[in-house]
Amino acid sequence: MEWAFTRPITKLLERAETIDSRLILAFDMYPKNSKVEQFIEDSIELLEGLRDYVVAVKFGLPTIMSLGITGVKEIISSCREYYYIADVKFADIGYIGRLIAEILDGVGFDAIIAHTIIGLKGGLEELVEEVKARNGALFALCAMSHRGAEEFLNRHFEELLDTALKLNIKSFILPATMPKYIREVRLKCPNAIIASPGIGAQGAKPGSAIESGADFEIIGRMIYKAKDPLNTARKLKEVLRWRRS
Ligand code: BMP
Repeated sequence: MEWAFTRPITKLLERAETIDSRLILAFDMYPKNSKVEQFIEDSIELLEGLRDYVVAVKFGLPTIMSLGITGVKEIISSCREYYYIADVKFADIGYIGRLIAEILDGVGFDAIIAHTIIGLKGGLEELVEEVKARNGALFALCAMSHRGAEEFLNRHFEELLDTALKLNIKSFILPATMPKYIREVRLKCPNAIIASPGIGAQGAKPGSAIESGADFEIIGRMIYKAKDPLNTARKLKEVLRWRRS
């Protein structure tokens, strides 16, 4: 098997610098009305068209589950220039974490998103060890963007953040819809890499997460549901430039 967690997170930053963008695409589409092969072809065409605007592609479960790892691998290997994040929102025991990391590595992913709430011992510790051994990155979830996240998860934000920092995790997914969390992580951990979803369809304004201290904005529906996704991404890049003037 070809190991592909071979491109550390610096690759994400290098690509951001090269194409001068802070835009990450949330790819959650799936072949609802088309054949899988056609869907894969269309996805490759879309990613080829977005290459000057989008730094990284975050594949979500709707896509991963419906295409299977073979289909996702086909897309990734056809558009290798992107940085790829597997959004499986991992929350399981360490043994399973190691297996998932191995599988995602084989697909060509560079990073995985995991819930910090599983805790260190026999959970996150093992996953992080496995991902690091493969030169990959882990984005920790310590707060989420939907309103219900405030009922349980986000109430433990401080503890979750401390847990992640104990493992030296420096990359986070934090909600653009609740920028106080972005500001707090930026203050506590100036070198953190912060990617924020919640823009567009969930209500936050493009550019707002960056203003609060995020490095990247993760945007899905606003792009792939647009009449002209390429033009929408081009316009988004204008407010999400890597180099600040
Ligand atoms: P959209 O721009 O279409 O709302 O997509 C947001 C993406 O970010 C989805 O893939 C979702 O799973 C993810 N996400 C989120 O919306 N909120 C979070 O707190 C964490 C996420 O990963």
